[in-house]
Amino acid sequence: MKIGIVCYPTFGGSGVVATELGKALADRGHQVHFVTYNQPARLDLFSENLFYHEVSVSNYPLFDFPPYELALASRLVDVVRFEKLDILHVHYAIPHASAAFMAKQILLTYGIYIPVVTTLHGTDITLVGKDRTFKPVVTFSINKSDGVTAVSEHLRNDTYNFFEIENDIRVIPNFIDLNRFSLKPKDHFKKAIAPSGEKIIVHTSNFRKVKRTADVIKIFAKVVEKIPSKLLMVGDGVERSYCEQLARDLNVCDEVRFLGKQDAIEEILSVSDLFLMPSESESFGLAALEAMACKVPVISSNAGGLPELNVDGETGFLKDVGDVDGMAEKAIYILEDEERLKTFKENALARAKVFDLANILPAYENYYIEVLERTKEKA
Ligand code: GMT
Repeated sequence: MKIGIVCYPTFGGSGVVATELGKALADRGHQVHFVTYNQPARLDLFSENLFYHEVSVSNYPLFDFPPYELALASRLVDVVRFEKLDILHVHYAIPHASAAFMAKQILLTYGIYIPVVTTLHGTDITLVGKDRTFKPVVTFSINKSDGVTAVSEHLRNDTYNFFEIENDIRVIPNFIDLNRFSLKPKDHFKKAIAPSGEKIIVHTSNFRKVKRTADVIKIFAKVVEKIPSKLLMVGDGVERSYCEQLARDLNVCDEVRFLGKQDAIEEILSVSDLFLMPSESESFGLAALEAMACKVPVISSNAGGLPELNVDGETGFLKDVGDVDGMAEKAIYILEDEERLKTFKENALARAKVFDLANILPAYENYYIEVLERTKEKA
């Protein structure tokens, strides 16, 4: 197949899933064309089957808000026509699904029907999408997609609850490349971070409010009273400076390292003992899956799709959003006993294997075939 993928090119979860999916499809022999405003962060290799088409937006002085969606729609028309794509797969509804709809209408005037699959990732539904600024457009473009997928049952249900959706939504969960995300021998790094054998706790995110990064610092402050440990905060975003201040206020700043954005997350996870994800909402929790693949148990909130990934009492624990005491108590419970920690680590990896790329990739391929079959009369 010739597949067009539209995504955010950043380190955000939807961009990561889209890029890893495109790379895996290219490995399977499909021709994959990424259409976005920058080279996707994880598109870091050469393959004869991978292509990148940049969307550039005019910065004409009249535009206070450069019309990215129109530039994207025009670029999609161009790429679909000239590369003869079979299908478009857009990740994150806003503005990709509506840009794809516009491109589809324009392409009809050239006698081309391009089927569009939209994947819903999370905040495009739970935060931004349901805001009335976007709601009519999001509803319309989901209903006009030829296929719709969501990354968890919970997100699927939220979508039906928040919008008037006539389309079926297929759940295809996030996946993990176990070749990349696996335990790496990084003992020298562990010694540098935790020279006295302290436990290493880790959090990775884009430090947005929805991630409740302040809770991470508060949980850690309670854990470190009982268990000698270090906290690695990986990523960057609006809440970072507040968290740095909070670490000082709680007198734990010597035990907390803010590492900023990192490419080799798997190396950091390889030296970690516990992952914290106290998010307000989380449609799936890709960062937690990456941790689990590196044998790191997870203490998370029970928000959104997290219970579909993190098994309470087995791969970690789930607590109500904001239950800092409960999360700290469970973190201590896991870390205080070496045998128990080892069991949780093994369980985390076993659970991650369920989401192995090899298991999930065919679900996307089969879904494309199904959509192409369903729309073939229109083509
Ligand atoms: O919110 C983020 O962290 C980024 C966001 C995105 O769309 O870029 O991530 C969402 O999509 C990921 C991949 O499907 C999911 O694993 C994350 O749970 C989801 N984030 C939220 O729902 C907050």
